[in-house]
Amino acid sequence: MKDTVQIPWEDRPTGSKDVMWRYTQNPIIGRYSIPSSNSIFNSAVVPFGDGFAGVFRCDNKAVQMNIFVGFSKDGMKWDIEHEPIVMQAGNTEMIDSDYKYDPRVTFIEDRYWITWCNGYHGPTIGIAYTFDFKEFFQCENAFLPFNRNGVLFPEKINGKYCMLSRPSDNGHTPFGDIYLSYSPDMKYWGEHRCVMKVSPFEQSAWQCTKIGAGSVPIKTKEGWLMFYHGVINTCNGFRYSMGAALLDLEQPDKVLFRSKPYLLAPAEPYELAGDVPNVVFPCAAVNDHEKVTVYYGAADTVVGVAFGYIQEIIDHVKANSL
Ligand code: BMA
Repeated sequence: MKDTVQIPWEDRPTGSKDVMWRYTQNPIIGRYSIPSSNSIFNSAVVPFGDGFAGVFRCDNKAVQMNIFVGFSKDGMKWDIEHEPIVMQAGNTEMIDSDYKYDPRVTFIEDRYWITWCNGYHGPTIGIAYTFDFKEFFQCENAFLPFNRNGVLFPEKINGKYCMLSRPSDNGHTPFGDIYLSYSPDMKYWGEHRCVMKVSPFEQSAWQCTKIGAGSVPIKTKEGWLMFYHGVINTCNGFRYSMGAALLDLEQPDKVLFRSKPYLLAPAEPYELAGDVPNVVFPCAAVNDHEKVTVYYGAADTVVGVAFGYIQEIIDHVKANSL
């Protein structure tokens, strides 16, 4: 993978003091961008070749959830394939998959790893790898059901693969904290540690019901920078917002700092209205060591992007930590 990438970017609007700001042309992917889709959201993007590749959650008009490959030169305009990813057996026999949603993509050493919420007697974390975004090899599920929001670190830590996840229930889980697990081989997972829990209501209510890892953590000299979602249960249902956490580089179950005020919360029409209103759900971030572009699902219907400067985000999280 290339070291420095030309990431999609738009400068902070004049007069804005926001730490992170939205692209003025959001949403970048509309709900009907492929013929079969009802909605395209909660999707993952990585630098690939001379542009970008992505794995997109496209729910079809029967509202079956599946993941689709896409390619882009600039990270903004996407060609998404019209047929879902077909998996071959990876490090085991083919694992059942009743549905696939909320993918994340991580480049580690020599290949791209995809994690997603895999329907196996309920939601759990599916894993696959690809070298070229043409052939995909499905591996063992990471965990027993029920689990969601599996996010791999982009390198081995202390010699092992490392994954964040969020144990859940079989429905619209009313709880949820972020855990971390290690694996020597991407097949057997253990050494499970609690990373961070929901916040007390009176301290930071936007993240008091459940939280879940969002983007692949970005390595900085001050720690792993990870965007996550936080949820509050309101009289009109869940509201999903985005914050960031800084995790210790060698011991990533240790939270150094974590957003008290959110960085992005539903406010624009495409975040407030859609199949599920009031959702900002980050699943990917691309960066050039200075700037970062976050891809997020909006209202479970479309994809948006938001921008920020890495150092400013770190400084903000440190100065306003829970
Ligand atoms: C979660 C997942 C996400 C979705 C969110 C809001 O439980 O199903 O895919 O974006 O709810 O509906």
